[in-house]
Amino acid sequence: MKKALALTATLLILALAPYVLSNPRKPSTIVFALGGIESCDSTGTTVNEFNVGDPVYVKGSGLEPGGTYYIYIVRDYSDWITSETHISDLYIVEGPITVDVNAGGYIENQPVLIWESASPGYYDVWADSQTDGEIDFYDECDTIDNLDVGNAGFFVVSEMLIIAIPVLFAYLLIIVSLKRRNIFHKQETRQDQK
Ligand SMILES: [Ca+2]
Ligand SMILES: [Ca+2]
Repeated sequence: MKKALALTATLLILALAPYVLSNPRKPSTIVFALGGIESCDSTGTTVNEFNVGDPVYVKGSGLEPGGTYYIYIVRDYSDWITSETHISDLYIVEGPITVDVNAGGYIENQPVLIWESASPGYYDVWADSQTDGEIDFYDECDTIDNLDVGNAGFFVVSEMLIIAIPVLFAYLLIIVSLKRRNIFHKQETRQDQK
C-alpha cells in the first residue's frame, strides 16, 4: 500500500515537473497571450528604461481588430485586479490618448506618442477598451504594460542621479581616506612624543 502511494506520488511529480519548471512566468504573460501593449521609442523598439525628458511611445499587437482603446500612463500600480481595479484607484499621469486598432490587431500608425517628456519614476501603461468590456474598469478586454522593471511597465531615471551617485561615492571615499590618514598621523605623532 505504502509502495503504491509512493509510486503514485513519484509519477505525479514526474508528470507535473515539466509544467512547473516551464512556467516561472510573470503574471503579465497571461495578459500578453491575448495581445499586449509595450512601452517603446519612436522607432518602435521596446524600451523599459527612459531618461528624464525622453518621449515615450506605445505599440500594441493582438488587440481587438477594429477596436478603440484609451491609453493611460499611470503611476506604477501593484494591485491590478480584473474587473475590480477602477480608474479612480489609479494616479493618471498622461491620457486618455485614443488609439484605433487595425484589422491585423495592431495599433494604427504605431508607435504612438503617449508622453512628450518623461518625469522620473515608475509607471504602468493601461489600454482601456472602449469597444468591449466595462469602460473605466480594468477587465479582460483591456491590456496593461506591467512588471517589466520590478513591478512597473517602464521606469524613468534622472540623468542627474546617474551622475550624482558615483560622484557622491568618490567624495565619500576621499573623506574616509583623509580621516584614516589623519588618525595614522596622530598615532605616529603620539609615538614620536613617547
Ligand atoms: Ca505595476
Ligand atoms: Ca514596458
